[in-house]
Amino acid sequence: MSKAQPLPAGFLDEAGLNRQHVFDLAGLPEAVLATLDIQGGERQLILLGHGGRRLWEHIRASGTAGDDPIDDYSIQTIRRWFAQALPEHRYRILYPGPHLIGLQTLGALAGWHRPSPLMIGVDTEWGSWYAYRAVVVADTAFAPSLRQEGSSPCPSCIAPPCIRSCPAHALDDGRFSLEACSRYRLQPDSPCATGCLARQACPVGSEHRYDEAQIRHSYARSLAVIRQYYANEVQAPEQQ
Ligand code: B12
Ligand code: SF4
Ligand code: SF4
Repeated sequence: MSKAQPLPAGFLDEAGLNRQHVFDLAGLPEAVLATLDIQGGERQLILLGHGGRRLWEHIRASGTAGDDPIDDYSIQTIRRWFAQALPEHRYRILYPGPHLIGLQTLGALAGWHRPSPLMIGVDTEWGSWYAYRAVVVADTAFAPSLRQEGSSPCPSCIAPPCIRSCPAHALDDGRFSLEACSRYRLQPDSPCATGCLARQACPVGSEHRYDEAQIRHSYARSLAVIRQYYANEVQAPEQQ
């Protein structure tokens, strides 16, 4: 029997989807499988992420526009990758998609996710400057990736700059208060409307920090979700 080949990742690396992890579906916990709606013939889950600035540079260069250029570009890139490198394989892109998949749980299984006071993962290489871009299931038989070993930089961080820099004290006690953060971000002229002072204060991986346009884009999106959430909360009694 021939040895399983590693994922051919050069195209993805170059395109900015520079974090990849291959799971055999058979090795995933039941609770995770239950969220995936696996169909016959599918054998592997390929988790794709980006670290640092390259993805955004490619998005700008490709001219991808619209409300969600990151998701659109990621989907286009995966389609091109399968068409060029893996034309004999069948695949489905589950994320981006309509169903909630616990990306940080998958990230923890891959060894990418290290918890931090910010609630977003922070690792020793990329700091907080990485995210999950796609979950693909396919009939492939690549060599499963080894879990990335490493540890969280947070437990050894002295007087954590992230906690000290948050004007809303949303990270005090080492627990992130989404409520405190959200209400502060919604204030008129909030310095956190389109960026997070605490995240930017973290020294780990700061050389990978996104450029201002990417930060503004991502935080404007999360602020829109928060605004919608609080608008519904205020309207709720009238709707009853
Ligand atoms: C809903 C959501 C939000 C909501 C939070 C509401 C809430 N109470 O959960 C809002 C819109 C506020 C939000 C904001 C942000 N988010 Co968000 N968010 C998500 C989303 C879509 C689902 C989280 C969830 O409910 N999971 C459900 C369970 C089943 O998933 P899980 O992995 O098993 O569980 C973990 C998470 O839920 C996490 N968690 C729980 N509560 C919160 C709250 C926040 C704010 C975050 C970030 C995580 C988090 O802890 C669980 C254990 O690890 C995930 C993507 C995804 N599909 O997972 C992104 C995700 C967690 N977000 C992410 C990011 C980057 C952000 C922002 C920084 C985006 C931005 N640039 O503005 C901000 C940070 C917060 C802030 N200061 O505004 C990244 C984190 C990447 C990483 N390195 O870990 C994710 C994984 C998206 C991605 N594509 O990579 N987010
Ligand atoms: S500043 Fe320190 S505690 Fe905060 S996220 Fe960075 S490494 Fe972790
Ligand atoms: S966005 Fe602002 S309020 Fe929220 S955690 Fe970051 S620094 Fe604190």
